[in-house]
Amino acid sequence: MKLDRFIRISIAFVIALVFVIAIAALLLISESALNVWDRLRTGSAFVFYAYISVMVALVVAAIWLILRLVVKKRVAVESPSVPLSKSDIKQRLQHAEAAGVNTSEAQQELRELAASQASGAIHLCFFGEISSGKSSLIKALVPHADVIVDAVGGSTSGVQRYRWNNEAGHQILLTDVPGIGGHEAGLDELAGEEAKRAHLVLFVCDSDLTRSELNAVKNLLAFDKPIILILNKADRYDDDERAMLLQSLLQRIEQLGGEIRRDHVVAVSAGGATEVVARKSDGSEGLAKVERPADIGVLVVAINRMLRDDAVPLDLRRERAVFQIAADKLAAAESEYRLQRSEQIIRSATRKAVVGAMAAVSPGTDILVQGYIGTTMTQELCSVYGASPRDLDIEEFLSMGQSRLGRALPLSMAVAGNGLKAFPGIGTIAGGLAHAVAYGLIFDALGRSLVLTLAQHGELDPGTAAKEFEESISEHLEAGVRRIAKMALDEKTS
Ligand SMILES: Nc1nc2c(ncn2[C@@H]2O[C@H](COP(=O)(O)OP(=O)(O)OP(=O)(O)O)[C@@H](O)[C@H]2O)c(=O)[nH]1
Ligand SMILES: [Mg+2]
Repeated sequence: MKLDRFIRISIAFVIALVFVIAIAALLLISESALNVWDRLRTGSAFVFYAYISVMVALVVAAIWLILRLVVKKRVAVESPSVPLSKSDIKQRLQHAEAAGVNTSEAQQELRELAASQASGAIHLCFFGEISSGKSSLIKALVPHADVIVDAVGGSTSGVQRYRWNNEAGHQILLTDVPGIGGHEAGLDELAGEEAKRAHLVLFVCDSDLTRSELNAVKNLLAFDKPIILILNKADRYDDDERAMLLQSLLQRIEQLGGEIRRDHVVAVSAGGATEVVARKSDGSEGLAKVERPADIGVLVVAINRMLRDDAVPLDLRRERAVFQIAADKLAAAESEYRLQRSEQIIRSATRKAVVGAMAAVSPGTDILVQGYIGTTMTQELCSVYGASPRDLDIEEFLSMGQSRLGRALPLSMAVAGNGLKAFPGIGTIAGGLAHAVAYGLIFDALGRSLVLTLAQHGELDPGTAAKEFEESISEHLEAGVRRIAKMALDEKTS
């Protein structure tokens, strides 16, 4: 009780003292401020303005420094709805190329676009599920073309182009692509990409749209692709069924949020031939070909109308779509490059940690993690992902990582010991070697967690990155142990 009273008196004394000091300071500051103000007013105008400018500059510099320390930088997220322009994509390509990214695939897209634009041809792509009759429709439009048609799905396995001149004299290239939903790997992507490159997609189905067909249409609509929806094999349906199917197709597109004109949904028959078992005049049975008449008039009308009314917007929309394909390819190449570069950076940091630990130059993970190797690795990985963290963020991340090592270090030692046992001829494992592998494992795990968070968020958020490190450290340790044990042994023998 006595002590309590003593503390209260002491606090009261301190408060009184602080008040006295504050009042004295206030008096002093205001006196000197007023003094300075008086002198400035009576002095020359030059001194007055110079003094005010220096004061303003100091205040601005102080605010800037405080903001840099306290406010976190946010990475600007690009809005995907803004279409890319030619200069945007060229600038991105130049930038990426200078950074060492392999931009050849993206460049190839732009070269092919330029060649296609120079030729003036309009590209129409027949696209749809396997065996819906894409090749048959091309055969119906260009009867002399050597188009492969087969009842067995998967008959078209590559991209084929055929010339077709419509009555308006447009130069048209009809593209036949593999059907989607087949078994061969990679063909769906090949077909989908080719469809996106076309001016106009002729989406061929032969009944109501399946789930995968709906997905494919949705994808094309997201690319702002003009579509004519073709219900082929209309000969299999009577008039009522055909009308119902056409109505349903229209509704499905509307449900997807797309806009399609009624006359851009057409029912046709590609024609061709079917083989049927027929009884011959001698009573024996054999295969006979039955020709189906083609009925594609409405399709030709729909294509001609679209090319007549929308030729300029079609070209503009195709150009934008190809820019987007090029941008997507560039993004894929960039992420590939980032992964490779990060792999090199992590490997180099891990090796340095292993060597440092073996030479006992840097004993203890604290010096390793928070020291030069940890800082350099974090800075380099951030720069690969375009993040420019403040030094404070790097320090915070490393010290948070360090504080999460308490439980991980014994685990890392155990994993390292086990990993080393897998190599014959080591016998009793020297403690130093196991330590070196354990430190290497920690660096490897630290780098990989950082890459994961940087790839997801594009910036270094110390808390998120350290949490990722804590959550996934045991997985990373197990995954890297053989590689790092081998690295340590190689270092030791060399
Ligand atoms: N009844 C009927 N059958 C058709 C019609 N059009 C095509 N077919 C048949 O459908 C089958 C597939 O025709 P294809 O033209 O090879 O179909 P595809 O879409 O090119 O097939 P893939 O290239 O394998 O994706 C063949 O047996 C054709 O004879 C049509 O209008 N009516
Ligand atoms: Mg085909």
